[in-house]
Amino acid sequence: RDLVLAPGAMVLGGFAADKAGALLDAVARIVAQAPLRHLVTPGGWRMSVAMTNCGRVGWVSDRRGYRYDAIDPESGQPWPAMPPVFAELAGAAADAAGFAGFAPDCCLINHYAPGARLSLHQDRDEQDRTAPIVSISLGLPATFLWGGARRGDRPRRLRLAHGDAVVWGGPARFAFHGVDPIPDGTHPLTGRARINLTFRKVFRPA
Ligand code: MD5
Ligand code: FE
Repeated sequence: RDLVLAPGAMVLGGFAADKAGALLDAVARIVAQAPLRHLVTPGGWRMSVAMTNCGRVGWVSDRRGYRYDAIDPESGQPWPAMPPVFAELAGAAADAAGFAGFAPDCCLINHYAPGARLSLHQDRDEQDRTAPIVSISLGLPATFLWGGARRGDRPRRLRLAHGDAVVWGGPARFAFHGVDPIPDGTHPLTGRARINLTFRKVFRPA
């Protein structure tokens, strides 16, 4: 179930499945402090995916742009700390994909209700462009779109299921990608939702 998609991009099928309960318990504690919210893009669109963060910094968007902020603009407080189970799992997934020593300082939590989608984009707001990104899928399955270096490149489609981890590094780090609208369904652990944990190293090593 493991699959090298291209240099730097690796699916680890079911890698997080046995940790799903602990991960979702931690998500619930984070969401109690920093609720999921639908951010507005610089263009004025409200995102269909609901988001929150944990770690030293969190990814936010508003009419002024995208950025990482140490403070949750909703509460005026720092984001909840990254739970040890998050950091350990992300590090282990990166290791398994050949990126030793990955120490994320941010976890963006994406909540997809049925119908929610993420249009094609690149992740390029991070200072540390050498670190991979680790993504953990929980709950409802998704069709992931994986394009090339240019927005116009026809994307491949791959199904990501509960427990799957994907590591995106090296030449795969800046590929265009997105998520098709989530089909309706229910999952025993998440109900009518897909939850994606996106681990990033935002700051360069000191
Ligand atoms: C998701 N989230 O399923 C994805 C998982 C986001 C986002 O895209 O920005 O919140 S991360 C997928 C990813 C990250 C970095 C590079 C690539 C894919 N890639 O090269 O395809 O909610
Ligand atoms: Fe992304």
